[in-house]
Amino acid sequence: MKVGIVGLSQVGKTTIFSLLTGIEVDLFSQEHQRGTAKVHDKRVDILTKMYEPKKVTYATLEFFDTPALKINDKKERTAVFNLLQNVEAMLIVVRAFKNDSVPYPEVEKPIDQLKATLDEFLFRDLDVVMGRIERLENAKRKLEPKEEIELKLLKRIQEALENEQLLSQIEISEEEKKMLGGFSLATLKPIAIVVNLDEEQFTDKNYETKDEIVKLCEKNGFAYVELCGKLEMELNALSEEEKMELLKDLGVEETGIQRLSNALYRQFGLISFFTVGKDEVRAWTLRKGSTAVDAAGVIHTDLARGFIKAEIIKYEDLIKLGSEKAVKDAGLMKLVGKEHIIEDGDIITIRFNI
Ligand SMILES: Nc1nc2c(ncn2[C@@H]2O[C@H](COP(=O)(O)OP(=O)(O)OP(=O)(O)O)[C@@H](O)[C@H]2O)c(=O)[nH]1
Ligand SMILES: [Mg+2]
Repeated sequence: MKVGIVGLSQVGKTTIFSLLTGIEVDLFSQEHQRGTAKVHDKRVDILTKMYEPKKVTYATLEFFDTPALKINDKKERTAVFNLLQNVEAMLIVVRAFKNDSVPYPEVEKPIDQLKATLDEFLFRDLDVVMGRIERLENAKRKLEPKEEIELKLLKRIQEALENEQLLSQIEISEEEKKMLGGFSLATLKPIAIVVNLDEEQFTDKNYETKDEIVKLCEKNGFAYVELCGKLEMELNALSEEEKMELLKDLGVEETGIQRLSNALYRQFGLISFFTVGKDEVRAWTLRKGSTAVDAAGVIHTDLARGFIKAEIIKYEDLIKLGSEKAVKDAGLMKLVGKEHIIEDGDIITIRFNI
């Protein structure tokens, strides 16, 4: 899954990108990068202990860093969103941390930053939709029936956007979504919010306008995560052991970045299945509702092409009973066909023939 990181200026976008992906970035450079982030999963760690494989591979998310959005600036807006044509989800960064040596964004209160950023999303979609409406209306020919339907849909969407409604919040059928697919509409994508705190706010679990932000996230179904960028940078510099130690002192189990990648995974409707063995323990990503043959295709197109059956055991059963053999002896291994729906935590072996 490809995720765009967006927000106003100097909120910590590049810092969070760098923490997620482990890519060191020069904060002053104007280059905007993409990178891959590991999705931390304790189950992978436990499977690794069990199988002692040569190689361990976590599921990943791909992130795109972007330049700052400026309030009501069409040129910047176009530049930022054009970088994000192919992303499937959005991560909005909001700054709560106080630090006078880092210039503040155009609006300071976190809730105002979030609203201003969402306005840019709405404006972007309006730019795109109105551009297309204009082209259809000015076509010097009779529109095809399909285009007439599209025009009607676009006008309905324009009205919603003008009423400040995110497109993810209005009724749009699957067929209509297909029609809109090429426009990469920003407010149609799943959105997650991360609030970047300073240490004091992190300890207090509070910051200015938090209630309003949380309410807005609930209303719109946004995932919501708080983290302290500075603390994360410090954690990042530690060894695995020192990190665990400090996390324990802080009374948390995971780093903010781990919490963030997990929250995104859930918010974006993703699940993990596993393949295990002495060579490799690996987590793979699927969209919720995918089938056994989809899972085979994620591993390798040949496995989908030559698919015969999939053997599935549940992660929980494996942990409870201690070995694959014990799970099989207990009659808990399932042999399933192409259309079987895969669930989070399924451990899969594909039987295939090509
Ligand atoms: N105190 C503090 N400083 C931070 C934190 N996160 C980022 N910074 C600093 O804030 C400045 C801006 O951070 P960036 O990550 O470059 O922010 P950005 O949103 O990418 O900035 P632009 O791309 O210029 O809009 C840098 O000097 C960071 O070191 C934080 O959690 N606490
Ligand atoms: Mg930046």
